[in-house]
Amino acid sequence: MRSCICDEKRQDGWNGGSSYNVELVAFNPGDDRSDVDGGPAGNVVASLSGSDATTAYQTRDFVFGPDAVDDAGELGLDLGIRFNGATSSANWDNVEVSASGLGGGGNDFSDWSAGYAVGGLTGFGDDPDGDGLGNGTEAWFGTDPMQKSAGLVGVSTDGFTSAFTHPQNETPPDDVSGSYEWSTNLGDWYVGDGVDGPPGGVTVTIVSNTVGTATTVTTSASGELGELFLRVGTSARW
Ligand SMILES: [Ca+2]
Ligand SMILES: [Ca+2]
Repeated sequence: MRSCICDEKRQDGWNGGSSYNVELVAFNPGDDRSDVDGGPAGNVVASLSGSDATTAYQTRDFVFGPDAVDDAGELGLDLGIRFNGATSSANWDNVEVSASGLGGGGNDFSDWSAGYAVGGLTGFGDDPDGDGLGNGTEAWFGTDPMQKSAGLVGVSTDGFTSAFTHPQNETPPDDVSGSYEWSTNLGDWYVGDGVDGPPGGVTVTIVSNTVGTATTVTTSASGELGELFLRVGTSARW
């Protein structure tokens, strides 16, 4: 996520109440950054508009998505703040631009994806090797998104207790998490907390135990189940 927070005020109070734009701008090398009328330099990454008449400092909070920067090839370029409006000037204070999830040395999903030649299939749900495991699951498992992976192995059950094992990334991406759900009909899915389940029916408790690069998942049902389906889900936090 990229964001820009700054405090801004009209310097002179002229034209109070007239409309204006506050723009976060990425400048190309050699751009004329002086005050110009018409056709100002740079690519506008994000903007806010307003028309307040106050001359007191106002906090402006930009949030701009990765596409706004990445698609324009602006990463690494200088960022600037620009005020456009019918007033002579504005003052700025406490400008803070922050970014996370940019890749390059961190441990998030984009860093993991960058480690494989998956071409354009970098999406969380993309499955470039066609093994049925989306990239998000491959990242959480620590498996290769370019080679078919086994997924769940060692499945066993006695009607009440079931178990399976899946690969586990010892250092999964910071923004990827996994979870388990159970079902008796492949239509209604429940969390394995020993409470969730069909009304008046059985419940299932799911416990996982990770040792090294493998996680063994054990499920215990409160009653005998004719059929039990289990699934591993991964979700992204960004
Ligand atoms: Ca896959
Ligand atoms: Ca794979």
